[in-house]
Amino acid sequence: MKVYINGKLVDKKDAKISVLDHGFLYGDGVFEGIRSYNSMVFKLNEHIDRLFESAHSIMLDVPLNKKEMVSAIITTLKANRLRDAYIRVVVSRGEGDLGLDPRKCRGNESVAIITDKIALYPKELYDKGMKIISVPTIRNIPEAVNPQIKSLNYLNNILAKIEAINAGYQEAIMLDHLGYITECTGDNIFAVKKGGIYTPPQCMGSLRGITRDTVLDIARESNIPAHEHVITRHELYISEECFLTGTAAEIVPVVNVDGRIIGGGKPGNITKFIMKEFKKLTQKDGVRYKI
Ligand code: PXG
Repeated sequence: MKVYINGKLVDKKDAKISVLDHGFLYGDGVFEGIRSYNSMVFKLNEHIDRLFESAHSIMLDVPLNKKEMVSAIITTLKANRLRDAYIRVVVSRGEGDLGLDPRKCRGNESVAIITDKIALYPKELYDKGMKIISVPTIRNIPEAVNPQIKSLNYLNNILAKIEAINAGYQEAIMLDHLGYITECTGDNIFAVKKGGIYTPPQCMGSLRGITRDTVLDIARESNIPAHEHVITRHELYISEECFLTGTAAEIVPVVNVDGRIIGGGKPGNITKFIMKEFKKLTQKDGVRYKI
């Protein structure tokens, strides 16, 4: 496996970053998780835009421009001969010293691109649906570190994931400081009620997911009413269907929330329709490359 680090493609065993890199010391950096299907990178420009927005917000200079970033990603995919891949792009503040001051890292910002085969949840989960649970750790409030920033510090989400796993569940629902639903640890969440789909507005403390936006587009084009609206736990419990969206997991039906059965315990028709339409899109849209 070849990994891109700061302009070079190196073997995985040589793909190393300094222990003084502020990405390692402080989680000071940003990342993206992207996928390619059938030699096409899905929503590549949207991911690159979000990466640069995250970097801009934390005042991190990305050492490549957007065009160079696209070309580095494609080069890495080609070097690994991957047609269907998971792509992780990491930009960190770079090597500094043992202090928070990011000025010490200036000029050392580092870019790593790791591509690999994708590890999906088992097919059974997509057929039968997932059980999820709300957990004590709340999502970062937007006035602290805004969840729109896809930063290298995922401790907030990792704590929630640990709490879900300890309770015997695979995924956690994270609430905000007022108790409203925000998202899961690496996925956005949707509820279906009376034929319409509902997801929390992005200002409520969730990441503006690219899969989420794609699902909203699919719904609008298919005349399924789509709403960005605050959701309480009660509203999720009485929803007819529920599903999660994310680049890694794609679209996962949810059939049980905090012990309440959703939609008779089976993935619903709107969820299945959206899964089908999403799959079609991934097979035909994207930035093409040749291996
Ligand atoms: N919320 C959070 C907190 C995320 O990290 C999503 C929602 C979904 O966004 P997209 O744009 O992917 O639809 C994410 C992204 C992982 C992993 O290893 C998860 C994500 C990204 C990269 C890796 O589980 N989730």
